[in-house]
Amino acid sequence: PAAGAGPARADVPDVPDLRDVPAAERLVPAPSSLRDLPGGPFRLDHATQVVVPGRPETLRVAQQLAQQLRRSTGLPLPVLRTSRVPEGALVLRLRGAKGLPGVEGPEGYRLDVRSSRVLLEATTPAGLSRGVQTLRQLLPPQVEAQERVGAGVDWAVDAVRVVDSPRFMYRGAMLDVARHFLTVEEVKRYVDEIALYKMNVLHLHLSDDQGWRIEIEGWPRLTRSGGTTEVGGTPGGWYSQEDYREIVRYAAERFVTVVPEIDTPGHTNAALASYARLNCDGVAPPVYTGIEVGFSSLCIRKELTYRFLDDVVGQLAELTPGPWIHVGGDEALSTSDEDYRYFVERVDRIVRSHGKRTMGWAEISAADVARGGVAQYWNPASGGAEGTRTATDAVAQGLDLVMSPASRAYVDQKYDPSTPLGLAWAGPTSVEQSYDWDPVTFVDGVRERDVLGVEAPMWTETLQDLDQVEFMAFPRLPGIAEKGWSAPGGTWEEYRVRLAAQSPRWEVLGIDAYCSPEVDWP
Ligand code: TNX
Repeated sequence: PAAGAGPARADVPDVPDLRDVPAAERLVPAPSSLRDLPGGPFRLDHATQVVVPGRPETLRVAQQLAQQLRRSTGLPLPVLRTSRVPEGALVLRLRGAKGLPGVEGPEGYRLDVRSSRVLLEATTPAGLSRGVQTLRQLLPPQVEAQERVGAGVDWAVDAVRVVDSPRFMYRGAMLDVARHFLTVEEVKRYVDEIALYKMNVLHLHLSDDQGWRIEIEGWPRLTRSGGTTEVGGTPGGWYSQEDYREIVRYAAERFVTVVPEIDTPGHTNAALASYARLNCDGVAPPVYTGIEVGFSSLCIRKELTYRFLDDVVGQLAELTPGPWIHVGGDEALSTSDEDYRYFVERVDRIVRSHGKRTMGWAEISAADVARGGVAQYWNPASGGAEGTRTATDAVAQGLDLVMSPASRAYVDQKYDPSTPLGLAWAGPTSVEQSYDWDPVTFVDGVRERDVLGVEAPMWTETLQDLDQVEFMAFPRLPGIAEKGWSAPGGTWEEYRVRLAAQSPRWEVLGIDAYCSPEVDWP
């Protein structure tokens, strides 16, 4: 083994190095353009330096990249700030938009790999960070290892030029930490996983009937009592404001924006059980650990309800740098239509009074929500029950859309009837079905400019820890990420080849993906 930081560890799984897989078949999401360049590959070796000319904002991205590469390769890979670029370097550089034709928006990048050097350029550090994910996928999957991989891996990147920009600005993944609690460490790991596929939003479903997961000053029983239950009666858990800040900080380092959700006015049993005075009759209901929906409601005509929400939203707004606060609004089956509209309009004002934009499930379009608000479409276009709100209602309201059609984007649904985990009310949803749709044409009457992006919600009624979450997310989540990033028109036949090449990477990362028979895994 080469010299480096101690002996190579043996517990990195033995996976194919994908040396023979062409660059174009290794990338998810598909880039806007990729072409092969003449000449041999670039190789990481003992002399390779990571170079950041000029601007210091790029330094952090370079350090993150170098750190990951060092862990697995054992190479020194020093990070240098210099405008003199040495031969053989891996260069990260910020440019003005004019210098990067074809690169659009703050997250676009250009990656130019030649045997003599790698040049990654973008107009923002976020763009560089997205480009780093492409570079990762062009390296052998062993690069993902958390410890040094034994000798014999050729750390080569084929000579290519990638010019790439996202289709949508919102590419999210939701974690329901209310039905089953996930620890800060588990949430961070999921952030890493979604960032690998260039997703940029982590939506945290922080409250529901079964649990309340975020500390709110002045309302200690929300967590001390409401935080201690979850589906099935196991102990649950909650995040202190410090924990939440840590998640936000970790996500921001990966250019992922956190969207906190407090689900209202339904899905509120945990709050109602924690504070008798929040209930219309002043009596706290028992805690709930089942999986029914639609039975709880905040007390709409009580002023305390809005003082409570002002505290919750105000503190979340303070803790959250991103522009959105998600107020739920789904399945409020125990709230009258009139009360629902009154409630949503008041909550929308509360959110805006704290300088944020209101986001809610598509039902909120029944109310008059101010411009700048976002409706998250989830119920199938074919309708469902009377009063079902669809994406077109939301657009008519002047709201922007995030598309999460349950039959496609809900990664909590079973893959097929025999899947041991997950729900099936909107599925089962095969990997092909989760990929084979378009966010703009899925609902008639929606136009490209109405759509902010896509999101893959992970409900956790049946999922007890991150290992089970990963089994449902992989292999479907990368396909939803591609819906958000890549140009329309990708076909399943072509995608399944690229998806297959991801599995050795998951194995090295310790992700126990579902081994779908729809894909020819390497
Ligand atoms: C419906 S989708 C819900 C959630 C459940 C999910 C299970 C939506 C906005 N509400 O309360 O967890 O189905 O798939």
